[in-house]
Amino acid sequence: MKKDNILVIGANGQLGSVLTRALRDQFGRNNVLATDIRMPLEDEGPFELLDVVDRRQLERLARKYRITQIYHLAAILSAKGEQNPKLAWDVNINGLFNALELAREEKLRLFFPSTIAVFGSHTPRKNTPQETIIHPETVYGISKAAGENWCQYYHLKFGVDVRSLRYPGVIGYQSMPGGGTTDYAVEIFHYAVRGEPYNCFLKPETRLPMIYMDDAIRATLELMNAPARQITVRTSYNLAAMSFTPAELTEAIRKHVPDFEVGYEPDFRQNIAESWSESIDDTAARRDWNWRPAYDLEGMTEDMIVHLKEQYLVV
Ligand code: AKB
Repeated sequence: MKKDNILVIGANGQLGSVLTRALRDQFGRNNVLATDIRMPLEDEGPFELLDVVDRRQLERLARKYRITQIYHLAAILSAKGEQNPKLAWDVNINGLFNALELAREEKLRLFFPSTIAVFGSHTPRKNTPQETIIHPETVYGISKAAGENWCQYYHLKFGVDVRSLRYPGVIGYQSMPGGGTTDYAVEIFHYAVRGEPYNCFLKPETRLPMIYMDDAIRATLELMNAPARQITVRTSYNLAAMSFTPAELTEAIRKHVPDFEVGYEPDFRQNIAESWSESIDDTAARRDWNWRPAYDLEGMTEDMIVHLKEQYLVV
C-alpha cells in the first residue's frame, strides 16, 4: 500500500462518493480524507466539512492530514450552472484556484475533472479531436475550459503535477447525478427498474458520449497513477467509451424490461446537449496511459439493471 494521503473535495457527489471508496481500497481507509459542504449519509472513513472556496479551511485540512494528492471534484454542472451562473463561476473557478495554489505551495499532485461541455457548436461533433475549437456555450463549459487552461499554466509555470479528464456523461447505479444535462441516462434506469414510465427531457435522437462509472473511476486512477513523463496533455484528456441516444438507450433497456414506456418532453437542456459532441476521439489517452474502456451500451445496461434490481429488491 502506498504512503500517499489523499484529499477528495466534493466527496458526496455522483463521482466523488464512488471514487472515494475506490481510493480507500487503493490507499487505505484512513489515508483518504473525504470532504464536502454537507455531512455524508454513512460513516465510511475520515470526513471533514469543506467549502472549496474557503481557502483557509482547505489549507488547514491539507496540513492537518499531511495531504499529498488532491481530487478536486466539487463543481456546479451544466444545467444548474445556467440557473445560477455566478455561483457556478465562483465554485468552479475560485475553487480550482484554491486547489491549484495549494498544489503549488505544497507540491501536491492534483486531479481536475473537465468535461465534454468545453466543446461548443463550432466544434466538430463527431469523433471530436483532442485539439479542436473550444468555444463552450454554457457557464459550466466556460468555467471548465478556463480551468483546463489554468491547469496547463500551473504545470508550465510552476511545475504542478495536475492531471485532468474530459468526462462524458457518467452512468452508475451507486449514486445519483445532480444538475447535469446527461442526468437522464441515470434517471431512466431507476424508472425502468421500478416499473414506472419515464419522461425524458432530451429528444429521442440526441446523441451524447457517455461512460459507465466503473470505467470512469478506472480511467481516473490510471491517469493519476501513470508516470509523469507519460502525461503529454496538461489541459485535459479526451475520454471516450460509448455514445447513444435516448431512443437507443430505451431499446437496450427494453431487452431487460420489455414493457418499459418512455415519453419525451425536451426542455432547456436540449439546447445544451445539441451544443456538445456526439462522439469523442480519445487517441491521446489510449497512447499516453493505455486507456481502454471495458463497457459498451449493452454491457453497461445489463450491469445497471442487475445492480438496481438488488437495490430495489426486485427479483
Ligand atoms: C453534465 O451533464 O453537466 C455533466 C457533464 C457532461 O459534464 N454530466
